[in-house]
Amino acid sequence: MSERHDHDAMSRRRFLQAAGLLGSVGLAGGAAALDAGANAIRLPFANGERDLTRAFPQKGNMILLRTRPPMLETPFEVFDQGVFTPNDRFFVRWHLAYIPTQIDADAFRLTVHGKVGKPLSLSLKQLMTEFERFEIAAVNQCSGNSRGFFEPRVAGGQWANGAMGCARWTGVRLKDVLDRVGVNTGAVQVRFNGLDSGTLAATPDFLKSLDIDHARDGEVMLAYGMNGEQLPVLNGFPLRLVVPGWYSTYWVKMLNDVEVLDKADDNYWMAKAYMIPDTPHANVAPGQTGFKSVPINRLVPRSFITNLRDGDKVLAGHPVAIRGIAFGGDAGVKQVQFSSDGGEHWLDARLEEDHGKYAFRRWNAHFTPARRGDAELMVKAVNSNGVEQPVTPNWNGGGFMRNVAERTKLVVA
Ligand SMILES: Nc1nc2c(c(=O)[nH]1)N[C@H]1C(S)=C(S)[C@@H](COP(=O)(O)O)O[C@H]1N2
Ligand SMILES: [Mo]
Repeated sequence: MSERHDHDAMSRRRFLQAAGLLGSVGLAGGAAALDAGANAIRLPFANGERDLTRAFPQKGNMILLRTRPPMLETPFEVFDQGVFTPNDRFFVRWHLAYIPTQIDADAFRLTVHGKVGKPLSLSLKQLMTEFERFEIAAVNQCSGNSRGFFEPRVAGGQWANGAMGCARWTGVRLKDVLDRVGVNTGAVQVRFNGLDSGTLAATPDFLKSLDIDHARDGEVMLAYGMNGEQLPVLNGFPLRLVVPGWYSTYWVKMLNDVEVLDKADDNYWMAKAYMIPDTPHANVAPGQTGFKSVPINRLVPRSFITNLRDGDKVLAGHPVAIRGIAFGGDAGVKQVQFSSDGGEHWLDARLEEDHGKYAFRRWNAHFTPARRGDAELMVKAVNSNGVEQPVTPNWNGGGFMRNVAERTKLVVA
């Protein structure tokens, strides 16, 4: 028996065991979560006061945006600690108020049906044992990450930059599962549904769809593992869709239903919500009308300084070490550029280990401030398709796809 095989069998046991244990863990209720606001934080925009909370199951200290359905942001210092965002600090976002508090991992089934030869209902154990195991490192970023920085302000979750995270996802390729049920000719899209629902019958269920070729690209996957552990309940236990290089609105959590469609999905969450202007950088002028809209799709490159904040003090004549993270979006990071003079001159930062094209990539640089006063640092990433972060912010009414080159203002003493 090969080492690889042993390893797989062992991890399978670990996942199943853990899944069994978790069957009885519930979600914290609203009051408990609200009580926990012992300390607070101010995000860098108007009305940015937030409570920090440790009241949610399997989660450490998180920024509380909303209790029910939960919206929890990752405190930014977590991104300075490494490429992979720990599961207990990974951001959380749910749309609908009813999320199952108990999931029996043994009874759980994934149903695959619709325009297929042979509909199937698969247990977690079948997914883990009957399909080839697949693993990929990928950034999960909310479409509205950084929405709080939009000017003029727009409605929606007022996130700072922490509605993103990078994890190693373990599971099976969606393609392999679709091949097993046999997709009929004429299939157009595949629709994904999770166990959550609204409290009112009129609330549209959270459904997302991908084009059939995308669903079968061999990268889109059904994940039961996250950073070597089971998924936290709030991140979709026991199974979620992972769509590398695409915004996380498609990464359906607690996924229990996959339906092959013979026409484009026109449900609310595909046809009305998460629409972006079909313009460069999804950018329009406030008040502009008459542009075409399309469903949000691929991630765009971003980069951040993680070891310095606005207002930090440094000394003139002394070298300052700068480090951060970048991601290329739907392609790898080709280059990270760094400016210490507000964008007049740019230098290449040093890129650190490559964990795959969809992952965060650490970078570092240094500069020596020449004189006292203010210094404005900027950073921008270029991906391997040549797509570069803009130096002026985009704007759209949904508050989607912010990826302007970030600025950090230092005080040089
Ligand atoms: N079932 C279900 N899946 C979902 C959602 C949801 O509301 N329900 N929200 C989506 C959105 S918009 C985001 S940003 C991500 C958040 O993933 P996370 O909570 O694991 O960080 O989940 C996606 N998958
Ligand atoms: Mo999102």
